Formats: sequence, structure tokens, C-alpha cells
Amino acid sequence: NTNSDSARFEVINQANGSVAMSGELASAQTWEFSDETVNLIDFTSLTTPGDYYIRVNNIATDSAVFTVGNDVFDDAHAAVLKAYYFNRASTALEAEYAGVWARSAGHPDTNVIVADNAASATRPAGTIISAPKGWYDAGDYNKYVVNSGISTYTLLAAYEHYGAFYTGLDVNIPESGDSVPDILDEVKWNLDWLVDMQDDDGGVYHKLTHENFSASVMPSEANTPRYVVQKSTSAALNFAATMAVASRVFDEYETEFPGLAAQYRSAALNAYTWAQANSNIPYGHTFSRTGEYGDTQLADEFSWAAAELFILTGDTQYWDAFSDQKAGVSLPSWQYVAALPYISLAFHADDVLTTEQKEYVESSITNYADSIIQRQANSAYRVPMFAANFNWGGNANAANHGMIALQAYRITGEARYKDVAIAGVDYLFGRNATGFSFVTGHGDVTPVDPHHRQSVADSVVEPVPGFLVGGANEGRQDGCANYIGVEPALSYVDDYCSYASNEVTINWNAPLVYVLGALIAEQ
Ligand code: G3I
Ligand code: 9MR
Repeated sequence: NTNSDSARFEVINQANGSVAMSGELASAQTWEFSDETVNLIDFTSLTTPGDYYIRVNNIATDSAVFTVGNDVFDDAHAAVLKAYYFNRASTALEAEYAGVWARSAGHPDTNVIVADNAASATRPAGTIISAPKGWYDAGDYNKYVVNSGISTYTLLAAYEHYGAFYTGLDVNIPESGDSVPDILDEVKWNLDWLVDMQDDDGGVYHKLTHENFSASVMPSEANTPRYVVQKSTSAALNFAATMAVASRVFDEYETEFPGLAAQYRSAALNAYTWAQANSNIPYGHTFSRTGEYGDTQLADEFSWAAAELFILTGDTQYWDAFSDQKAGVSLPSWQYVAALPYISLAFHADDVLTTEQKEYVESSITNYADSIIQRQANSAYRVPMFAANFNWGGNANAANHGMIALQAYRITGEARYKDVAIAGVDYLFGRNATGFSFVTGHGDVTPVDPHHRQSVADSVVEPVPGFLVGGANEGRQDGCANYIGVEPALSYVDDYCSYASNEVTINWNAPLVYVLGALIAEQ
């Protein structure tokens, strides 16, 4: 907006029209990512539960109504976790759990062809393997090991850090009511697939995929052949790290799943050994044209896998391998996982680290979190979205900044770190230049036409709920018309056409699950 600095605001209680708070707008600032002039209104001190809206004396339209309360994140959190159920491969979704989004099963994945570029001595090209279950990656129906790794890890971390909270949380999935927390039942659906992606030699196929992206049809109608393709070093390392974490988490559930933790442990060790012997095999698009998830910088993946194996085994050769990579904390993404080992090591510090190691790990995290706070202080919107964060899947950056900051909060107990995570959530639910609340089904202005094949191909008007869309992406690689603007923070369009700004993906939902779950549990 273009307010003069002297404008005044009132926060109005919707129930009775009373003014709960009033004051002056803060001085105007420019947000360089949207070319807007922004005035802050600070109503942090308004803590009385209720529904409110804001009126500014020289703006004709009042703000949207918002809620102040103690449970404002609960529904959104349950929904972003439940989204994984909606993306399950190889199963029908029953109305009891899926409501109007019930659908028939697709992609049994019991008849998967080993592609030419994946052939090995024991599995020549054309061999048929079975690798059912798992989550569809996104709006497409393929299953990619690299992206599955960080997504599964992030959900496992949520459970590891906030086990008491998740043990009580029921999101109405078929396994609800068993003796395992729903979040772990959901993660196991994906792990059941992931274990089948390992070849006999320890190597791991990069993806299980159609040859090309399918048409915009329901899962049961996307039935062209399925392949596993080329083994890559990045897939092996993501797999090794994730299986190591899964092994230590499922160790608690030996009664329910006898032998499972041991199976994950040897899968992790075999994949790591394979990666050491095949340390530079990038994935190359020689057969399938679906998602690439390519990566040529693998120090962070080596660092991550080594640290998780150190925590699992206590063997100091893995600490040395972690520390030799010198991969410091940075913003997590499917391609850059350097922060993940620090998160795990900080959580297990008292069990596995020396005092000196612990200090190194903790200060690495708090230093990075401090840099987020410094950058956020200069943001006109006061959100953790900086230059380079408006990329494909940029919304995940808001959540991932929060996830790192929450580790600093866990270490220090200082509220300023938790505030970063809240600001990231605020960005995703509406404090952004588009005005969208970016989670389907949650908010007043929310995506109705995401790039999600199930949502567009089913007969339900509303998209499948609980998915965080990719968000503003200055690359605009899909070339769709009608982007809100060309400025980075306005490069978003709520149109199925826009796979570069309006797709949904498991690795974008995961940090939002973590952050919302942590904020609820920490409260
Ligand atoms: O690595 C370069 C970097 O060196 C360069 O500075 C930067 C500048 O643009 O680009 C970087 O490459 C980007 C790459 O992601 C890695 O971050 C590409 O531009 C960008 O187009 C690419 O986007 C990926 C996209 O697939 C296309 O490959 C997204 O991160 C990734 O989330 C997305 O994933 C897709 C799957 O392939 C298929 N399933 C759906 C999923 C979500 O859309
Ligand atoms: O639909 C595809 C989406 O799920 C992927 O994330 C995206 C990544 O490249 O690609 C989409 O498929 C498009 C393809 O890349 C180019 N032709 C148009 C396709 C979408 O209709």
C-alpha cells in the first residue's frame, strides 16, 4: 500500500465491534522482492482469544478476519501431515479416511522393470522387481529416492524431537488406533517402498517412474509401465542417512515390527559402503524424462549419511567422515542437506558427542540461526524470505528457515528463535505479497487449482486439502500466463498450468509439518 507514515490502525473484535487495540503504523519500508511499500502493525500484545480484523483509517478495505487463540495451528498441522496419506501409492483411499477425496488404487508397483541403465549382474535389464507403496512425490505419480530422503527424515525428526506430542496425535488414517503413532505409520508407508529401491549390491535406484510425466488423470488411469532407473551416489547416500535414522526410531517399536530396525540398519550400512566405492555417479537423464533431482555436489550427502551412521553405531570413523566433509549449516533443500546432520547430532549430543564436539555442533546451528534473524530484521514484511529464496518450491524455504531456528530455540531456549519460525508460518498463511494462504483448504484465499493430478482429475471442486504449494518463484519456468507479477515475491499463479509455482511436493510439506508440530508442542 502507499500509506503516509501518520496513518492509524484499529484492531477490531469481530464479535462485538469493539476496538481491542489501536495505534500508529510504523514507518514505511520498501520490500524489494515485491516493490511494495509496507507499514508494520505490531499487535503482539493482543493476547485475548477471539476473532479480529484490522482497519486502517485511509484504506477502504478492512483486513481479513484472523483468530487469536491457543490452538490456531492445530487444524493446519493435522492437515499438512494428513496430506501424505492422500499421496499414498498402491492403495485405494477409503471415504472413512479420505472423505470426498476417496479414490481407487493406482500404481501397484509390483511389476516394475529394471531399465537398461539400471542393469546389474544379478538384475539384468528387463528384470521385474516389486517396489509397492511409498508416497507419490508431488503432483506427478513418480517416486524419487533423493526427495523421499529429506522428506522422510524431516517427519522422523518431528517425531524424534516431539515424541510425546505425536504419540497422542490421531489424523484418521487406516492405522490410527494401533500402538504406533500415526506419524510413524505414515512414514513407514514410505519406508516400505524405499527398502525395495536397494539393489543386491547395496546401490539404490534413483527413482521409480513412468517413462514420461503422465496425463492429468487419476492414479488408476496412469498405468503405463513403471521402471527403476540408474543407481546414483546421491540416492545411495540419502537412502543410507534416512535408513539410519529410521533404524534408531523404529528400534522403539521392536514388538510391533520385529527385526525392522535391524533391517534398516543393514540397508543403511550397505548403501553407504556402495557410495564409498561409487563416490561420484551422478544421475543422468538417459532414459526417463520425469523429474531429475540431479546433484553433483555430494559433500553434504556424505556428511549427512556419515553423521547418522555415527549416531547409530557410535563408531568414530563416521564422525571423522562427517567432520572431514566440512559441510557447514545452511538452508536445507532436496539438493543441499548439510544442515540435517547438525540437527540430528544436536538432538543426540548428550549421548554421542564430546563437550568439544557438542559446542561445535550447537554453535554451528545458533550462528546460522543468528544470521537468519539478522536478515529478517531488514525485511519489510519481517519474514525469513531473502534473495534467492523465491525459487522453485520457495515456500519450503520459509518453513526450513523456521526448522533451523527451532533447533537454536531447543538449544538456547531463547524466544527470538521461535519467533523466526512463527514469522515463516505467517508468510505461508498470508503475510506475503500475494495475499494467498498457501496451504490448500486452509485460509480465506487459498489455492484452488494446484498442479496436483489427483486434484484436477477427480470430480471434487476443492483440491485435496493440506498441501503447501511451491509458491512465488522468480524463474517462472512453466511460462504460464497470468502470474500475479514478475517481481520475485509476486511470481505466483493459482493455475494448474503452473507446475513451477503451484505444484505440491512431499519435501515442501515436511518442514511445515515439523514447524507447526514443534510450535504446538513447545507451547
Ligand atoms: O543448481 C542450479 C544452481 O546452480 C543455479 O544457481 C540455480 C539458478 O536458477 O538453479 C539451480 O538449479 C535449479 C534446481 O532446481 C536446483 O535447485 C533449477 O533452476 C530449477 O529449475 C530446479 O527446479 C526443480 C524442478 O523439479 C525442476 O527440475 C525443483 O527444485 C524441484 O523441486 C522440482 O521437483 C519436481 C520433480 O522434478 C518432479 N516432481 C515434482 C517436483 C516438484 O515440482
Ligand atoms: O507435470 C510435471 C510436474 O509434475 C513436474 O514437476 C514438472 C517438472 O519438470 O514437469 C511437469 O510436466 C511438464 C513438463 O516438464 C513439460 N511439459 C508440460 C508438463 C506439464 O503439463
